[in-house]
Amino acid sequence: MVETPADTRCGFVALIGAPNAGKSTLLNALVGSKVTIVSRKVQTTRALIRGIAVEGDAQLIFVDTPGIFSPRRRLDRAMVTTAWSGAHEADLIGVLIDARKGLDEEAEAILERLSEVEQPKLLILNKVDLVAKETLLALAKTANDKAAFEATFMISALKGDGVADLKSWLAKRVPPGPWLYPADQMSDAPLRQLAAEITREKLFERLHQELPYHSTVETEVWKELRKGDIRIEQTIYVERESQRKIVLGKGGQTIKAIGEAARREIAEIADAKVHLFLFVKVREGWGEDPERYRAMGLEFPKE
Ligand SMILES: Nc1nc2c(ncn2[C@@H]2O[C@H](COP(=O)(O)OP(=O)(O)OP(=O)(O)O)[C@@H](O)[C@H]2O)c(=O)[nH]1
Ligand SMILES: [Mg+2]
Repeated sequence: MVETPADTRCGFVALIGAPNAGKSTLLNALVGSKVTIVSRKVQTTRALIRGIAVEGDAQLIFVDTPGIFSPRRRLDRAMVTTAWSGAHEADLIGVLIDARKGLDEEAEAILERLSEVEQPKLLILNKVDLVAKETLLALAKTANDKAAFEATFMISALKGDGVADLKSWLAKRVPPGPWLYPADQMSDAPLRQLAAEITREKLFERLHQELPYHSTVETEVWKELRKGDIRIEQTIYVERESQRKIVLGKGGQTIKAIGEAARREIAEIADAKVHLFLFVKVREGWGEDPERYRAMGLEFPKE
């Protein structure tokens, strides 16, 4: 059993919202460490990622979810279904809205479906650093008219404004109960999975247009060497030879830059010297392959 203070609280808080609302940025800010990847592009997060934080007597287990949008591809459907399942399994639901975008079609669609979810919900207006105060107040009012929220927070996940207030409110609000993880644990995902995500983040940063959406990364080998170094082998799956060429880049320059950026960050997190080997494989229709979904931690939708 985990050693915890008396009268503890513990709860799951799912963060849901449209793609790019800042869910992953907020989760990292709440945990105080990078446990989930972030990018400027939409649809970065693909599966449920848990980040764990302790605040006073409470342990908060935050669940990062894929952005919710109108899905088309099988992978998109799997991501959106997963996001809603994350919400249904949580004790509390934080609904993020990009305050700069306001109540666009995507945000409206999410607010409409919230009535199907029983759990208490809070409204989190994010990216307040980009928006005037009056706009925020009007947005808070409109959103509260459309769905039942217990509380409204206005934050900047990126700059950290309002994040501490949100965290202490959540700590008081989660139900009494024993902690589920050791006090110092920040993630429940194995490092090899985070390492694959970090490489995927570098793909999102460096590849343009649709290519990141046609690729996925898996860690195949994670081996501790004698000196304490770690040897990691990862496969980047793409769908076509032409995509493989782009990922490799001229004279292998793109893959080298991706590998270097990923290696540096993985080494920092693993606190060890890392030797990272990346392989790019063409796997036509990996988006239709149940095995790839299992590796990502997603259910394979039947259609
Ligand atoms: N200016 C500003 N940018 C932010 C803020 N929060 C997040 N961002 C940026 O918004 C972009 C998307 O952030 P993510 O955290 O990846 O968003 P997400 O909701 O997890 O996106 P998906 O995983 O695609 O659903 C990134 O470029 C972030 O740096 C904020 O408070 N202010
Ligand atoms: Mg995300």
